[in-house]
Amino acid sequence: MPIPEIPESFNAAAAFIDRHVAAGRGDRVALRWNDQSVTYAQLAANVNRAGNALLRLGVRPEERIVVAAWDSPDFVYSFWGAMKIGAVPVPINTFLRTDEYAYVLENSGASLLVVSPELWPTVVSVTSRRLRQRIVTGAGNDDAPSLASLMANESPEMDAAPTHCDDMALWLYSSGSTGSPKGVVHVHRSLWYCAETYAKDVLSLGPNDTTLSAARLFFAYGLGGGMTFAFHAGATAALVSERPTPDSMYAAIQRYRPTVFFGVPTLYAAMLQVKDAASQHDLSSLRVCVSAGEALPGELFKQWHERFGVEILDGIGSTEALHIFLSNRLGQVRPGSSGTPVPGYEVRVVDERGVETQPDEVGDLLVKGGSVTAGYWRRLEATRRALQGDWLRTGDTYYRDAEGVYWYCGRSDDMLKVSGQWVSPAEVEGVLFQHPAVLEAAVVGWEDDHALVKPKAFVVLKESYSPSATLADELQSFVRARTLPHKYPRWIEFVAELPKTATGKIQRYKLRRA
Ligand code: 3UK
Repeated sequence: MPIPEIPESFNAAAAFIDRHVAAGRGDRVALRWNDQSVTYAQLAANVNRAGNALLRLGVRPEERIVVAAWDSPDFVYSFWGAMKIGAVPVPINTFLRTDEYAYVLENSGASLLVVSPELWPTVVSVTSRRLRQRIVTGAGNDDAPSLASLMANESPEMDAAPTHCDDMALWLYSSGSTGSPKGVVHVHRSLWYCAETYAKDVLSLGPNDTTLSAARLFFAYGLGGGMTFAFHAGATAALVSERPTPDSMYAAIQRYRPTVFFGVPTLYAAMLQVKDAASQHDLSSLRVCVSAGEALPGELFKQWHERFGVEILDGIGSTEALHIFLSNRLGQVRPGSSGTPVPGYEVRVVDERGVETQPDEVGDLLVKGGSVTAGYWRRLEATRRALQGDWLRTGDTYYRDAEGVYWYCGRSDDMLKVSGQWVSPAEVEGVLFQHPAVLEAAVVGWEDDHALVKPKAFVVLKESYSPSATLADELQSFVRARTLPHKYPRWIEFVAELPKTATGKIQRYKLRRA
């Protein structure tokens, strides 16, 4: 195993940030954001100011701090400031509804919320059992101070809390097919482990790299690709607050000249749709692109490589494993596959009895490695199901071919990955049911023209309604108004009835396109 020993006394903030200053690299640029360049020395000072501000607010070790903020330096300072004092940052999706924020604040027992001013109206009414204080990034308002105003009075010096390498460092919330999102607990050593394995061995990240991630920092994928990998290597992380669209990403690549870009398949497909992109935009800085979140169709790999001359490395990771554990390698890509295990991880494909399958035989994918979660907060049964000894059940079905390359076959639950983000068919069906015309609905994954999976709804109407394009549009708008944008059904097919088992369970698999 290429993994160095991690000392028992280990604080990730000190290892990822202060280490560079101590080694004389304080003048190198750690962060770029709009017109700002932040050196490692400035980063360390600002993290200390943020940590000192949190201490002054009475934050204690192990207390959770929910960070609902757009990618920005303030996100970075509050995240590492919290970790450095031994508290636990909980970065959370910035597109949630009020009740979803309320759930996360209550479930995590967070004492503090750091929130972007744009999200203030959504969270202003939220209360929870332990929440004591809200802080806004950017400018403050009448009800909440800004992080900058709190940091302004603080010392740029601070000792890291003497955390144990197995102490909680951060949580990330992950949604499942049913029930509420689960708080995935990660310890200090896990962050280090991912950087020492995937970032070092697969991406060969070094101090001269600049990273840019379309996946936001509140996703495990974006947290590594957009920030922690760069800091581990003493490299530069370029942050973009705007929504990742083809235009904003082309512009950011031209502006920050990243060497490594982290995207999701849907984005690569959309970027390829931009006419004359190769002549209009300079992508020559890129030495490697990464794709994760859902499988990258082989065709997209080929088109991108042809157009821009750079390879996209598809790799599978998960919130529970923290980052990528199976990946393609530069110069050895098998388009359409997830590649081979990242050194430091072992994977197995097993049948329902837990016996390893033969090559080309489909089974459940398990993974083992030093960054696997300590468990789900307050979800003991779900933890027991996911973690079996050293092994984590990913919930994915895979096969390994005779050459040892791994190929994704689908989820073992009904969950879909759309634009790299979860969609629970049950949730979308539940929203459709709320519409007065809908008697029954079943949502399945359906491949679009790029072989990317999107939700499709099969709908049985009540007797007084008849199918029409207008009604289909209306149902789509109805869902869009009530869930996150990536979840609405891109196609609606009206049917007379849904296939069911003898016990009345909808057989979604029968609706899927073969
Ligand atoms: C699916 C993939 C096929 C798969 C993630 C990189 O996506 C991440 O984490 P999540 O917890 O979802 C995990 C699930 O997503 N998946 C992810 N990548 C691929 N399926 N090919 C892929 N390349 O179902 C997996 O179980 O949201 C990705 C790094 C960190 C991450 N957290």
